[in-house]
Amino acid sequence: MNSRATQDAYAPRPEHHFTFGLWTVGNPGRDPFGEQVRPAIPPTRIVEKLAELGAYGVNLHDNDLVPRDAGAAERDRIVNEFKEVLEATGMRVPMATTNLFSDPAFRDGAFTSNDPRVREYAVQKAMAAIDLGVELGAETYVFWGGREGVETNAAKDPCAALGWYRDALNFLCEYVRSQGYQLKFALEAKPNEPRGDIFLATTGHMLAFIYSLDHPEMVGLNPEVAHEHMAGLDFTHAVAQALEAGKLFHIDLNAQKPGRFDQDLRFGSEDPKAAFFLVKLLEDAKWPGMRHFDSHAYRTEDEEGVWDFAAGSMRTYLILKEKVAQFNADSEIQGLLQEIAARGGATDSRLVFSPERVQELRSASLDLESIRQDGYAYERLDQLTMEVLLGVR
Ligand code: DIG
Ligand code: MN
Ligand code: MN
Repeated sequence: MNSRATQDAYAPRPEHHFTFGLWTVGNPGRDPFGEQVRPAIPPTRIVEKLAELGAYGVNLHDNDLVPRDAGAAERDRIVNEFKEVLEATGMRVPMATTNLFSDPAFRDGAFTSNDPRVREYAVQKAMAAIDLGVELGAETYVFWGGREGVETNAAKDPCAALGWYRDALNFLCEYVRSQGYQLKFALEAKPNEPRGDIFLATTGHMLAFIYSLDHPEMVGLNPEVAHEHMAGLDFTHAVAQALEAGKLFHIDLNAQKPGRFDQDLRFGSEDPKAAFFLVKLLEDAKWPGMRHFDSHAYRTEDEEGVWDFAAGSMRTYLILKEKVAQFNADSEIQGLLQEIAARGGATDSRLVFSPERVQELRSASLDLESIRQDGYAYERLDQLTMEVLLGVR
């Protein structure tokens, strides 16, 4: 285990709210071109090791813990054993989700399969997984529609598919309400992989879809770094839109090189500047949610490398959190930001309609010549930001 991570200022503690899915540190290294390279790590051992590293909790798909073919007695035995290790370590289960993508039955989708029997199976499976998540204490329930898509648009009318998607989520919202569960749904977007194209491809698509549901107040977002980057988008802007809408219910942190398959790399390992601005957004907003790492160790790694990956994920977040504090305390940076905020002098920066404001705007004589000449000093500002990140300020 990475012993350094337990000694210094960047040692993670439960109050930092770091969580990992069982499937992340439990990833056995299988990929489309190679078999697994690591033995499976039992869920109980994952909980113990993550607790040792300073994590707050673990998340899970139903079948990360309970095999799909387990009977009721076996299911209860496994869940009770898991509860015991949670109790012993103090680890929590803030989020749960359903595996609606591994079973061959889901090869044409789960909620949006052309086969109504599959759509029923998906809702049946999701209800049982919701029950499990609530039993373990989850307060957020993620839906990632990994198979909700097509390779050819000849297969189905996308409008019909969206209707089926909406029916399933509306049904499951009603199920949660009927059970009296205190559970919020968080929708996770991805543009492609494993399907050729996945419906509701980005966080913005998902946000629009939420407002078409019967109970939009129960449903928010779980943006993932790699998924917005796969779409060529700025992840901080996606998270800001979710945050500003009051819909940032969860977040999946990792790293991704542009233009590649979903790499789910260690947080901050590919894009430290982008990761810095994401951490700045979350920390400046004092967002209380779980910092969940949906990522995994390189296929090259053994189990020790897996724990290096987990420790590094949390450590990088805390290093960037310190860089944010440094940026916010840097007098030259803050001076530049204050100058930008002061542009226009006493001009009222909020545009609020009133007949008086219409007259003010109509009669305003703007000094267009100087407006056209004024620069914004963003080069200086970004250079100072880079120097904070590069450790020379
Ligand atoms: C993949 O990014 C998805 C699945 O791992 C899971 O359903 C969800 C939860 O974070 N992310
Ligand atoms: Mn991913
Ligand atoms: Mn994810």
